[in-house]
Amino acid sequence: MTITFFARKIIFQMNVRIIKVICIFQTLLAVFFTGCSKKTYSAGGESGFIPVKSEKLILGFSQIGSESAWRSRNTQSIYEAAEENNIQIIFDDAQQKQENQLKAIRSFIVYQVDVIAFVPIVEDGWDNVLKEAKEAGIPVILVDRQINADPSLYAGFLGENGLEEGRNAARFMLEKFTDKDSVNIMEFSGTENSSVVRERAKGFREIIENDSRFKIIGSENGDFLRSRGKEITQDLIQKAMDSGIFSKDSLYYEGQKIDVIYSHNDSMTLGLLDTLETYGITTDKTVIISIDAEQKSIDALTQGKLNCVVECNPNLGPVLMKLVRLIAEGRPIPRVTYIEEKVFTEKDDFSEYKPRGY
Ligand code: GYE
Repeated sequence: MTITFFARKIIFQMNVRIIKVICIFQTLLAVFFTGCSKKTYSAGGESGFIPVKSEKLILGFSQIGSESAWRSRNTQSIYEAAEENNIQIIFDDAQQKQENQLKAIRSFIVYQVDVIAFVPIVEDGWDNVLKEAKEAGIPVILVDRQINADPSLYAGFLGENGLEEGRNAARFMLEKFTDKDSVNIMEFSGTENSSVVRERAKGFREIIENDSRFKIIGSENGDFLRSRGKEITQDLIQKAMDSGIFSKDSLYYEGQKIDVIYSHNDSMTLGLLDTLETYGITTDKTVIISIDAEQKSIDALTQGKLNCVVECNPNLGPVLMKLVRLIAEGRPIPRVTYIEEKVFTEKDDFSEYKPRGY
């Protein structure tokens, strides 16, 4: 065996050592990048903390948090579908912070996942990290919410049509108030600067803009939280009490009677109902329209506490996995994939309702 053979062997061993060092360094980097938010590895992830790259497709998924029953079902749907499709998922819960989502997406890039999907908590601030994903050759799918960014930086969007949800809420209201001269509306809106709030607000206003009877007299940001729904309602009641106009069958905003509450999600609506119950205020004289259609909200509808609930479908998992497979095979996906949704109203035959699952 010649000198060169020994030399090559030494060089190879050195290479192996170098590669090992690189791998350790890479793993340390991945740990460092994703240290600050909660994550779990399941759905086919066999190994412990950092999954070993396997033949399975690996999807890096950044979720915004668990602020509502809707969000928790959305996460569950994605896990279930990944399991069913034998796709390994690296899941990150950003605890409602965009900075955590940016870190998570960077850790997915370092780890070289096959596809990245994320729910953008707000519309802006994604260009840089998406450029990094593009440079790393990793396709990105937007889930649930949309962003303001160069469209070439992501492959497509899967989620609800927030504009249509807002329109459907207003269409119900128009039908409800065919003969009333003026209708005062109070809006409970969700997470500021999120696409879903912009769309639900815009779609609703679009339908009423040509009917001057309808006036939005107030709009409060409840951040999609039940606790905030409670607080906003408490504030309305306290102010009515302070100005001596408190009554057990109506709500007021700056002294004006509220005819309609338009709430951007069920969690805030349930917070509203909690507080009304505390003060013994009935909803008979207030029309309440909500969005999401979680079970508790549908129950409130069938009990006559709500008048209309516009569905926002959280079960995005199965369609997402189809899109992930397509894109991992280098095949195109639609720019926009809207999920099917319906509207539940007080006029329905409630006996036909099926359990909502969230
Ligand atoms: O309506 C709400 C959640 O982005 C469509 O976020 C989603 C919204 C949903 O907090 O419950």
